[in-house]
Amino acid sequence: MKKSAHPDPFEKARLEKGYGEMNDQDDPVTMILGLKDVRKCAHNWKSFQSGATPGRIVVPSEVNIRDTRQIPFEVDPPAHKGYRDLLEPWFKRPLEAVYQEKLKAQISDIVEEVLTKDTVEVVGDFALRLQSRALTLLLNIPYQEAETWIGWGTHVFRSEDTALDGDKANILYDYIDTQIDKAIENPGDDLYSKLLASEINGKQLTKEEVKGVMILTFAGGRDTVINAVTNAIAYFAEHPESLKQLKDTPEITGKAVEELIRYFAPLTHMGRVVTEDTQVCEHAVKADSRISLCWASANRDAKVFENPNKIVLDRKINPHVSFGFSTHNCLGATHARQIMNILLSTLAEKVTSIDIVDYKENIENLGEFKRKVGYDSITVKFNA
Ligand code: EMZ
Repeated sequence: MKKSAHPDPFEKARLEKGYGEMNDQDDPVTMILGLKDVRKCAHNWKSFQSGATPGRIVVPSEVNIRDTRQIPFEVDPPAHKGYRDLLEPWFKRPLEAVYQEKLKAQISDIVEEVLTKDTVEVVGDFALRLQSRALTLLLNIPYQEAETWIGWGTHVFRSEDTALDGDKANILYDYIDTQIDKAIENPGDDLYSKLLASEINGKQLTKEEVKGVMILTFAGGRDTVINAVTNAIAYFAEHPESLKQLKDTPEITGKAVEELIRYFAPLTHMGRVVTEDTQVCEHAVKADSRISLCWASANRDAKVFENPNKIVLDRKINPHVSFGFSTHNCLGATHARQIMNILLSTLAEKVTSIDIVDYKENIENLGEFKRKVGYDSITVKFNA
């Protein structure tokens, strides 16, 4: 098995029963594994709600470390639509040429920089820095602010030995409170100011609502992007022919981004709370219990994807669910896709090979399943 491989731990359960089970802080989760079932449940927001107690749809549950509702992902229709309509144009800014040029300059700089180094620890010294700097564009705030976020490490709610670190979460909450107050005093062109000046159905957004959007923006696109970037580096290290393929046929870059994201599924699953006694995969689930939509498993469903465990860079039909599905599909997807797109073309342009020196996998414990989601650390050498 290659070091960069991400095996599918869900195959057997997916084929045999369509679901899996895991405990999580005494609030068990029935994991939905097949693509069709995942989509069906994701679409059915009435039976499987997102607007439960804040933090409960996340696995591991964050109910003990936060009270602020993340917006829009912990809000159900119809209220969800007002928020989504407000946010959508802002989160589509990565499609603009000026945005892409700035992102390209950032990514070029960091790739140039790692090429001068002997070895580089990709998670902390490449992916986290790249992600944080790119986030300054999404928030439309000065570049230097990234240094503060880099200091927080890869996950804002987790630390090295604690899956849920309340003290660490408070650093983010306090920071956002301060930034909101600054934006109230001194409004600018940043996302905080934009939200504070916005209305939904004639009502101005409250500070708590703005905070809810900002927490999601910081937390949701952090370890996910870091994993996608790091996993891509590991993959190209072991597949120089793929780097060459991108160099020779740059027109496949968009497809390659989708395929890598399908295969890596940087967010394993997302939960929902069941609102009425019902069934999933012919299995009874009770009102107020939890299910999860397992994007990682759905993306390997052989009923939909030919050779699901193989990375086919120019895969033609690729209805993966790495960015979720239906009402709550990922708001940050446009930004994430641009990051990956520019990263791939920059690597193809500037890097000929990458050597893995040392690595430690990040394995998630999901009851009966163990899943590799990325790396705790991976040291490589980039060669020009
Ligand atoms: C939540 C979640 C959103 C959660 C799309 O995912 O990402 C997780 O990393 C956070 O811990 O709070 O934002």
